[in-house]
Amino acid sequence: MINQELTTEKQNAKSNILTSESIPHTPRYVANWPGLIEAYRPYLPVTETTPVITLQEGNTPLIPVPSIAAEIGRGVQVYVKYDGLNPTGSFKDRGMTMAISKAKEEGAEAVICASTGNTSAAAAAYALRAGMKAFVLIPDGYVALGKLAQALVYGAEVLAIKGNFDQALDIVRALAKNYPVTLVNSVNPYRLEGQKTAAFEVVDKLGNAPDWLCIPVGNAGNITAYWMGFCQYHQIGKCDRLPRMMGFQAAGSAPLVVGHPVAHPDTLATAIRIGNPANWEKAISVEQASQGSFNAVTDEEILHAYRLLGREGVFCEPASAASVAGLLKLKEQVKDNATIVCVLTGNGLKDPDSAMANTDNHFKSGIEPNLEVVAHTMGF
Ligand code: AN7
Repeated sequence: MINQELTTEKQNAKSNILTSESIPHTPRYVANWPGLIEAYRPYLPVTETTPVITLQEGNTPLIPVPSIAAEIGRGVQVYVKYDGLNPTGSFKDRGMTMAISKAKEEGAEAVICASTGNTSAAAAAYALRAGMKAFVLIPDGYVALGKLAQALVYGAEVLAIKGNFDQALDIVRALAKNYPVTLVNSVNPYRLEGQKTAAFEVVDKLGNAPDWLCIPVGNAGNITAYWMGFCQYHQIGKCDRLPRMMGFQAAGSAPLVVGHPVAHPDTLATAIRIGNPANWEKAISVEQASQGSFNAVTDEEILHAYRLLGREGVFCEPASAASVAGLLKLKEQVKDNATIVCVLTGNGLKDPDSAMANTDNHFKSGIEPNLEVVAHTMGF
């Protein structure tokens, strides 16, 4: 019975993806990506009547980062899963295409979330596209400018509270219980269903699961979702092993490392400035099942990794660099010839203030618009 279901699943998967033959002279990877719900439909809780709200999210690159691999040596290969290339610039789009499609299917007219920024941008974009109202609660003064700009441009109702993310999450949970608004934080199970597709993509590209999956952790939704994806693919034989799930939190905001909620989380990586993760129990289960671990990285370590990635041509936001910072911190524990994937959850363009404040490269200003002066300044 199970085998039969899987065969049908495979057939469905095939029929849902256009093939390169159907579009002559168009490279498969340019022409065919329909968004992750269509691409992975057999693995997701959608039916023919689910309205698919998509911005063609997913299918993000898995980029080798040789200079980071070289810091470890011993034949280790390191890739970054650059999820900052999603339509609103973060992995949240994976969860939001599912959460908003299901909310629409269920007849919701408004959605709500608490957010350190990226969730609000994604919720706003997908909800408005679905014809729903989006309310977002953010911690006043602790959301990167680009994310705030996105939520406004996508037309959300943005409410900045004089408090932190954890307080905002408590409020939106209560609001969703008492008022006709659907909660789209990662406590919404459809969010994790969508986000697990990132693990599918990693396995689809590598041909197997990596040895380690390094990932920044805030509410621990994404680490849970990746694990779900790897396990599901493992069950149907798409990979023959499972990765160790290595979660990294910012040192000033590391409840899963210290073992209790942090009342006043503090880090320049504002995306993961979260003191009481909504998916705490799930995170512990993932750690145990995968023989992984949670570790803290300091803001300095995060910024070091952030700059290293910049020199590889990869611009992520500070929170995302925690995955690479963590890998470098634990490099002695990496086995020879291991394959490692670090998840880069958000795009660097979201947080230009952090970029400008933390680059050791400076631009030269006040230069006369004169050929010789410019050439001279260039060192010729
Ligand atoms: C760039 O947007 O919680 O461990 O409200 O934006 O699944 O929470 C963002 C989280 C990592 C942590 N990297 O993911 C929000 C929010 C980036 C993020 C995380 C977030 P989870």
